[in-house]
Parts: sequence; C-alpha cells; structure tokens
Amino acid sequence: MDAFSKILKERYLVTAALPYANGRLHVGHIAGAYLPPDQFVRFLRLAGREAHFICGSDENGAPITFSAMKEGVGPQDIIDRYHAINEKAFADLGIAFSIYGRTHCPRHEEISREFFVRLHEQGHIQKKTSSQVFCTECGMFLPDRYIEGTCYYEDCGRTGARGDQCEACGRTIDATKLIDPECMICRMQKRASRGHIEVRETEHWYFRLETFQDDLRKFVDAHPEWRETVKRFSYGLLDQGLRERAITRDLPWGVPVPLDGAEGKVLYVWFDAPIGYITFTRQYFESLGEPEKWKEFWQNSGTGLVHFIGKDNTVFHAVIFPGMLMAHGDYRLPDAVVSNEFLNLEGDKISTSRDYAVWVDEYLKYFSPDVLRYYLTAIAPEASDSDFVWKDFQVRNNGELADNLGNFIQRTLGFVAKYFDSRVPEAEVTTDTGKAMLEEIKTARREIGELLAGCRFKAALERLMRFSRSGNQFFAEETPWQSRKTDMNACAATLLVGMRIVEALSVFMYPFLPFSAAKLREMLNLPALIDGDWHTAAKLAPGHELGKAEVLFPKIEDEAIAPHLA
Ligand code: B3M
Ligand code: ZN
Repeated sequence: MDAFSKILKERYLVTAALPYANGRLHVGHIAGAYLPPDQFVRFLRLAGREAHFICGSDENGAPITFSAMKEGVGPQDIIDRYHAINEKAFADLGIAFSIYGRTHCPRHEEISREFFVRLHEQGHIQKKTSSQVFCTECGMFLPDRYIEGTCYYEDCGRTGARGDQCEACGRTIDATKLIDPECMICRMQKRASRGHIEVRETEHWYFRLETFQDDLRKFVDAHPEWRETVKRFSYGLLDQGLRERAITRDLPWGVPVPLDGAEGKVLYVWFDAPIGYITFTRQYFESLGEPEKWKEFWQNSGTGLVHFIGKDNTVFHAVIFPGMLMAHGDYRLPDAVVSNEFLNLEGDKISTSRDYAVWVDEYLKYFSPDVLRYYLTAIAPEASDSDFVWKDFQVRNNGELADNLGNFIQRTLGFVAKYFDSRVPEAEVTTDTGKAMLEEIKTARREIGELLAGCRFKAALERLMRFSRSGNQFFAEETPWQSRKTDMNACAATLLVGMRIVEALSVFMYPFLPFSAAKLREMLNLPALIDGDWHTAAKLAPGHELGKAEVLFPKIEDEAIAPHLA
C-alpha cells in the first residue's frame, strides 16, 4: 500500500484514441489525447503499478477512402504511409505505447465480426431500410461528410451544411433533406458536382442503443469524478434519449458485414474502431506469450481501464462503446474517460485541411521533444480550450525550463564539480532551512504524485516547477559561495541538500520530460529509473562520484522562432 492506494489500482490498461491513418499528427492531437496518457502510464510504473499502453491506427472508414480519392491513390497506400509516419512521430516524442496496432488487419476483422455477430444473435441489431443520398456520377451512396448543401432550417439557410451537421447552426442534419446538395467527391475530382444526387433506398443494420438507456445513465451517474465536459456531453446524449444507431455503411473499404445479403456493406468505422482497443490488447499479450492475459483487463473490473481522448470523441467512449460492451455481455466497462478540450494555434483553430498546424515531424526538425512536452502540459487544455503561441513557447522554455529547472540543476552540479571534486558532499544537515528542504522533497513527492494519480497533469507540472523554484531559493539564501570560505561544513550540508533535490527532480520530471530525466540520471551517474522508483529514497550516497554535467535546457533565441511567427 502507498500514498496513492486510495486513488490508484495496482494494474492498468490505458488506451489513447486511435488516430485516423490519413494524415500527420499535429500539436493539437498530442496535447489532446496522447501526451496525457503517456504521462499517466510513466507515473503509474514509477509508482510501482503494472501499466499497459494501447493505441494504433484507425484505418477503416470514410476518412481513409476520402483521402485516397483526394490523392488519387488506393486506401492501402494512405494507411501504410500515415501509419508509419504517425508511429515514428509518437516514438520521437517519447509517447511510448506498449503496442501501436492497425485496425485494417485480418485479426481485427475477425474480432470485430465476432462482436457484431454476438450483438446480432442477442437481438441488439436490427435491419432497416432507409433513404440515403446516392451520387450517380460516383456510383455510390455518400457518407454524411461527403455531402454539402444549404441548411433547411428556416432560421438558418446557410450553405456549407454537411450531411450530418450544420456547422453554422449546430443542428443535426438529415442528408436527404439538404437543399441543393452537392457531392464532395465530384467537387474534389473537379467533376460537375451537382445534378447527380438522388435519394435511394438502402438497407443498413442498426444497434439498438436505446435498450441500454437506463444502465448507461447509471454508469455515467456512477462517475461524478469525471471531468465536466465528459459528463456534459454524456448527459447531453442521454437526455435527448438514446436512439438506434446505424452501424453499417455502403463503402468499399472496412470490415465486411458478416451477414448474408450484406454484400458491399462494411461496419461503420466507429463501430469497429473502439473494438480496436480490444484487438490490440489481445495482439499485445499474444506477442508476450500470454494470450489469455487480455481478459484480466477487459473482463475483470479489479484492474484499471482508462480511455484518453479528445473531446470530439466523448460520446463514443463514454456512452456508445460502453453500450456496445453491455450488449455483448463478456466485457467490463471503463473506469474513466479522460478528455481534453481543444488546442488552438496563435488564436485560430488548428486546421488540417488548411494546413494550419504545428506538425510534429516539422517541429522536431528544430526543437527538442521535451520542450514541446513541457509547453503542451503547461498550457494543457484540460478544462478549457487553450492556445499555442510561439512567443509563449520561447518565453516558457527560457524563463521556466532554462532559468528555473535547468538553472537549479546546473548551479548545484557545477558547484559540487568545482568545490567537492564532483562527489556528493559528506555532511550532517542541522539547520532548520536544510531540514525544511528535506521535508519539502517528501511533500513534493506526495503532492505531485497525487496530482498525477488524479490525471491533473498541468497542476502536477506546476507543483514540480514550484519545487524547483524552492530549490533555487534555498541555494540563494544559503550562499554556499560564501560559506565555502567561512564554514565548509555548512557549505557541504547546503550542497548535500541540493543534491537530494536534484535527485528527486530526476524522478519527478520523468513523466513530463523523459529524455531530460534520463540525461540527468546519467549526469548523476545513477542507473536509469525503474518501476517503483517514485518511492525510492535517495540513492546518492556521500562520496558518490557524479557524471559529466551538460546544459539540459538551452535557451531558444528569437531567430529560432522567427520563421514560425505569423
Ligand atoms: N479515429 C476519431 C479521431 O481520430 C477516431 C478515434 C477512434 S478511437 C476508437 O478523432
Ligand atoms: Zn443550419
């Protein structure tokens, strides 16, 4: 048992939303759904928990086929390219998944079809004929996002409404009622894009989500600790009254529907994608030679199951997927759905289509991963949207990472190298200030840990930086450069406390700044961190020889960010 046992279980499966493999990752993705779970998993392991981190490419569905048509290539080319690009971008940022899988694979098809068949056998899926929009030029039914027209609501009437929603008035749209509808594929392929739209009958299969209305409300009610946005979006859908949801599509790409008479139909991507978490978990444990271990996380609620997402995926993770799991019957429900708000860029919405973003692969050509990890946590959109501002990025790196954290580490190691022959000083800490700092290490360990255990990453980082500032203050007030000349014992005691703080920082900064933490461990000539090290008392014994010190956080000069300023 430890200080976090009230908040944490002993074993976890943590998932991050599966990015569509049809485009590169930008800082909004990282801040939203990928950096937080990486910090959580790193902390869980340091706190001695077993933690597995599951993610992978979402490779089916309309977005993939749309990108393929736009580029005039096949869907397989698109997913092969972006799966590789994204997998590398995550690794380069230190976002260390246990597995980064792919949903367009036979294993996922098999598991998704089994899931669908079970729901069908249990009577949770019914077939219905419905009217859908068909483009005679493309010769296919159009998914909602591929249709654009004029909104038919009296008080709106704006153009640019899509087949599922009108961005202008925010209402849900029935594609078949759009005024003057246009096929987006024809437009993209520069074909005459009007006059080829018809409304035709087609058969689809619907998941009767409404069956689980009461149980799903009870499920959300049981989690008052969830973030406000997650609760708001979940109750928003529940209060409307759950309705059946189409879970098949007329598309040439995806998991074929495993029923007779369903030729040409595939599972709706949002039906198979969340099942991807289960597929990847099974593949991961099979690769470890423990093919049954996945059940300990998906069929046993004694372990922790936490989904990390961006807010636009909330209802799928907090209501619809849990409804699917209830319907199937063999699965447990998640403990938490942790959703971030959106990150903007220089006051404007990040936009993939307008190429208005800080792309991860671009960023990494100029700056270090840890500085981005730091900045995205310091401005994390945990409770409200936030804004990536290049000048702020520079100021925080220089004023916080370099002048606070880096400065304390450098001055302490530099002083020990110069006046104590690079060895941890031998001394007894007798002053009140020295003892108070040793207490502050314990307090910071507990408070940063509790914040991380509660997924409050931004507050945890702020507490870490406050701890580092108190180290700088201690160093300045103890004036070791003077006591060196007058009272070597006092000087040695000051630097012993300083070294204890530096060692503690090498542990506390690891979830946020893994690359710098590893480098600092080398500078301290200490072994790399291992599971459980959050609680490990100081390893630096007096006389311990330090490694070679280097600058952990160089300043970012104006000319380095000039090209990025608007
Ligand atoms: N790919 C949507 C998105 O990328 C979808 C997430 C699936 S998580 C199961 O925002
Ligand atoms: Zn409208």
